[in-house]
Amino acid sequence: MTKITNHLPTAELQRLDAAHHMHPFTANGELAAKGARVITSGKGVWLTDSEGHRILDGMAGLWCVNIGYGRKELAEAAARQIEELPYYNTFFQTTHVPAIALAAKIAEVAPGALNHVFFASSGSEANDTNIRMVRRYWEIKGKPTKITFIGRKNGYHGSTMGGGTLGGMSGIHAHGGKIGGIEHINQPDWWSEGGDMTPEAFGLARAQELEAKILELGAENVGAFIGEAIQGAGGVIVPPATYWPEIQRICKKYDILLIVDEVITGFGRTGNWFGSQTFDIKPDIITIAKGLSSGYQPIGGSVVSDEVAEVMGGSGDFNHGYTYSGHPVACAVALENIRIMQEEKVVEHVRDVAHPYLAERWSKLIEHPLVGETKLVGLMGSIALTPDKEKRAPFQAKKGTVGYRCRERCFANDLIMRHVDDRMVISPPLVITPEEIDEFMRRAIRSLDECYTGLKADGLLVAG
Ligand code: PXG
Repeated sequence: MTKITNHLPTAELQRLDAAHHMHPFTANGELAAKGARVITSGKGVWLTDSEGHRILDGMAGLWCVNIGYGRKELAEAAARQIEELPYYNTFFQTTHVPAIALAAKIAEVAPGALNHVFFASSGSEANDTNIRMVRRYWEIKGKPTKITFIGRKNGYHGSTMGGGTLGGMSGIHAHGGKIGGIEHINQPDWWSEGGDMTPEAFGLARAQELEAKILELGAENVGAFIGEAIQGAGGVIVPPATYWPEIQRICKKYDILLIVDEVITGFGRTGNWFGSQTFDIKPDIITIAKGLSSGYQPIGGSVVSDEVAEVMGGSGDFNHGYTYSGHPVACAVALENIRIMQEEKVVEHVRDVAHPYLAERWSKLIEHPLVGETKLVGLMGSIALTPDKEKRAPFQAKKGTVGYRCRERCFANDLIMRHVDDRMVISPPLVITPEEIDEFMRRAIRSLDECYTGLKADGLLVAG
């Protein structure tokens, strides 16, 4: 059968890609030799590549295409807005309808007193805004020494200098260094680091590292703590139930602002509008991006409490902003995305249909010989691959070797499931149906089986 396409042949696309396109977080030399997979279209939870494969996207792009691919309404919203007003800024005492409407809509769906939005075009930019806003906030309040941030090792907050430093990924710090005034405590990853403690005791102990760090630095020098409700890029690490209440208590006690990075956990991912609701956290600021527009347009922001907004608004200009803060086309698309989520009850679908259906099947993976732990909150899940479940042992092979092999099997089975070291992570579009979950599980199990067989054949099922 002749394949009809509207693009160059795959090999030629790959050649041009290798010649001119530098991919993020990629060994571009190696990729050039192998050739990148070329994605050409998407519909619902399905992607199509340049070779005509239909791929089930278990990652919603990069944790963002929450309402699925191919929604015409979003294309039409963008086209309408481009015709009406493709750009205007929100500086110099000016505003426009899409930014007004979206800010009000975000205030409606965000919990508690989080009623004010400072727009950016990405999660990284929004977290950079947070650094500058928190420092300015404390300065206005007469506490200009409260400039230090505390984040977590293996946290992810973006890859600008600010976001990259707030995150605690040594690989990112190694490339380009860090900015000053940001410290890190250990992550609440019980599977890898919990030793003989119960998850509850471990969660408490890891939260209490925040108190120790504040006392070491002096509370008068600490401006904010930042953490993802659930670590995403770090491997979908779900903190023990004891963790967030203790973090909240400590922030309150020492008058430290609490920033919850909801770039992944926001907009329905955890079965509520925000992860802060799932974990009963009351942050002063949340970071949003990704699911805000379901990835159809680059947009993010910092959503801040009435108190923070009042302080920031009461003392002259805040000298910060981006050309595209509140970009009208991005705002119009995000607004349409939220309209669809509300009208089609997407968050309810996650909570009442997709999560329970997937949870029953995902948790059964614990019976697979490679799987030591399964986690699923809403539609954000992970499994830990291990050669020895009882000991929660890592593999002897270099960290990530087994995860990479598993991901390659997923690719071969037209399933996108990511690996973070030796954890497999999933974050499918929130609109996934039970039938699609069945197909997802069939492909996932086939990939795990093939991975297991390959590891056995290559003598890699050895604990390190
Ligand atoms: N915060 C969190 C919690 C994120 O997950 C960002 C901030 C930064 O957003 P931008 O829009 O600047 O990318 C993110 C982004 C991965 C991966 O490998 C995850 C992200 C980005 C790239 C790769 O899982 N998350």
